[in-house]
Amino acid sequence: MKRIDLRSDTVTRPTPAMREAVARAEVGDDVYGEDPTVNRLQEIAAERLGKPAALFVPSGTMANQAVVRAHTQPGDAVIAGANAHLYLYESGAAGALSGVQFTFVGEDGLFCGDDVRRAVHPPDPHFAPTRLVCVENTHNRSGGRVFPLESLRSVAQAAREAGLALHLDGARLFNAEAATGIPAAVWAEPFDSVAFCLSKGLGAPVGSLIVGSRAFIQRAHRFRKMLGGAMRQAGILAAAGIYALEHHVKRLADDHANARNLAEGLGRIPGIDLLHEPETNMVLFRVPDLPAFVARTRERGLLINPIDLTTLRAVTHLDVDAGDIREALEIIREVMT
Ligand code: TLP
Repeated sequence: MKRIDLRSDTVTRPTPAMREAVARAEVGDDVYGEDPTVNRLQEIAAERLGKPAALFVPSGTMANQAVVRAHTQPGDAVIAGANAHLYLYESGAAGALSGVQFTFVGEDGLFCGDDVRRAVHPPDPHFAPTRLVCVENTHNRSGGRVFPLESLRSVAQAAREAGLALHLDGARLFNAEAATGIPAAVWAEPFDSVAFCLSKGLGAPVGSLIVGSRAFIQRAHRFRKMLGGAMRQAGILAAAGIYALEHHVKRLADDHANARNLAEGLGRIPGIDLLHEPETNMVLFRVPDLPAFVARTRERGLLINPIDLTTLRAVTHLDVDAGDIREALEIIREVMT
């Protein structure tokens, strides 16, 4: 049976051309800084985001957590939008590994400078000192929403005024670039650190990057080692990442068009409650009987994950095309009647 997997854009498999790039990769021991392909990927990433330096890490989670550790001390407070991935979906890592606590602001993962100003604790021994503000763009839990550039700039201004560090979880930053035409480097500009993933919409099998100043990357390098993320002949993985950055960025617009078509089709199926017009590659919707919906679509080869008791998230990516979306809609129509 054919499988249409809309659980996440993490499920993609490397294309034959990407596998060829992997097979050809020159490698060395990256713990000695001697893997030429990792070094090249880091240079490309830094240049692409307009920052001086970059560090290759195994996952988006490690990228975020090494960054939080590098910016903070145990007992510090971190400001983040509601349901930030680095709080909600990273297994409690920020509390366990960095000893920080969160102050949540705004709605749906979006917030502005005044939200930050209101959330900063005054210097008083009752309060955890606020050190870091984290923005997520695009925002996963709210269905791939783009953080408006104006709000982002006001957040940056407020963070600067209060002397706070600013981190961007840009796991899907290139989706924000594709959706708005605003280059990733412009999105990244106000941030002290940015994390982005190669293994989401970009379709590489493994890997994320942290970018920032040379001094910050040096500090993050130490915490990557501490977290067990220093890899050896990692050029095998970096080659796939370079291929992804060179060949899979522009095509993200296709994923966004597929998500729009999916949403449009879902909107016409009685009983489906569409929660938003997709801005990027995710569609959130509700159905009257979620467990039955998940089971019946799965029986027909269509995989969609719930994100809570009532909401489903369908994600488009490299391994689904317009025809698959049409088939997915047929399966859903059949299941709903
Ligand atoms: N998100 C995954 C799951 O963890 C929920 C997904 O399927 O969407 N930041 C953001 C915004 C993310 O969406 C993710 C992964 C990460 C960080 C972590 O990346 P990995 O999975 O590489 O650790």
